[in-house]
Amino acid sequence: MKARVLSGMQPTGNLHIGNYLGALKTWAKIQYDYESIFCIVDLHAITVQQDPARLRAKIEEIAAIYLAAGIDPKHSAIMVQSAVPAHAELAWMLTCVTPMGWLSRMTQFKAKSAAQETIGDGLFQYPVLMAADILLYQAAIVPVGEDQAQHLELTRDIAQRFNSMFGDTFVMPATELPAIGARVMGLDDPLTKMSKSSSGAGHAVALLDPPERIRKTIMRATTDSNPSVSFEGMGPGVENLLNIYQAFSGCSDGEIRTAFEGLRYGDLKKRVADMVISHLEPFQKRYREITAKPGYVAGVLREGAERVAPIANSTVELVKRKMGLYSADSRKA
Ligand code: AQP
Repeated sequence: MKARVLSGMQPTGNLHIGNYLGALKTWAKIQYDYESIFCIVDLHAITVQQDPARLRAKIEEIAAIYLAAGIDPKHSAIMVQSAVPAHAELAWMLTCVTPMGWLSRMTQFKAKSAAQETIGDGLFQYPVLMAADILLYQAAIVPVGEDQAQHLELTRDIAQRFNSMFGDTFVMPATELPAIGARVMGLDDPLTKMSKSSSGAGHAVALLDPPERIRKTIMRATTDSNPSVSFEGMGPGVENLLNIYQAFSGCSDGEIRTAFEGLRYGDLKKRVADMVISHLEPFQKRYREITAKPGYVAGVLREGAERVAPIANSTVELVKRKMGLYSADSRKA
């Protein structure tokens, strides 16, 4: 039996090239080496306030983006987290074995809660729900961007704690980060991570942005006070642009150095914009074809949830038995 891979994205905004280079591109590449499950994690999205109509629309949009990026629904299950209630059930059981001190160290909680007027308890519990998503399917590999690495470490800690309290139950999941593109920075501020929920016009290149907009965003990217690229010392904005180019092109470090050393920033940006547009144009064409088929995406999501629910339910039953809860076995006895 193949090992399982699982990952997901929140339907909190427009997916951007950071989400693609950090995670989605790896998913498409490795999916056939594993039994693959890719979620749209809507229960995570509601840890901060969402507009219900927009959230609903974003769920199918993101599923269509997965498909356009090459996730093959005949091989990989694509599903919505809230369509499989076992995610929330297991999250509660794991919440009860997770020390609060572990959660209060999470850097994403600190960053996200600082931007909220009222901090919901769900935002604090977010990493436990993420642990449940992964452990529910006994996933061996979780391909994510660097910002999620700390949550993955916590998932392993929770799994280990549960295993030592109740006996071997969970597979220990490994984090898979891409070599290049694990942390794409904001184009307006290269010291902050590119993020879907940042609203600035020059911040991100969204995967569905039209080519003129992509070019405009990249041409306005923050660089530094030098006129041209120098590998002897460069600011984070220039480094970010070179990383984006390298992640899309697959060029080696040596090829990047030869191609860009001494190039003026205006020309660097033009080449980055050309590279990004040349990758996103065929992707966007596939997206339009997928969304033109009425009911297709909804069908993929329905089928994905049906496929994974038995795996999820059997883990919940196992955990209930281990914890002494009233499981299907107890009801039969
Ligand atoms: N800037 C990034 N560079 C590389 N990878 C990234 N990821 C996110 N931002 C970058 C990876 O994309 C996947 C999906 O992320 P998510 O939906 O769980 O949300 P997030 O990690 O909190 O990312 P965002 O885009 O910043 O969303 P919001 O603004 O809603 O919080 C993950 O694998 C993530 O590592």
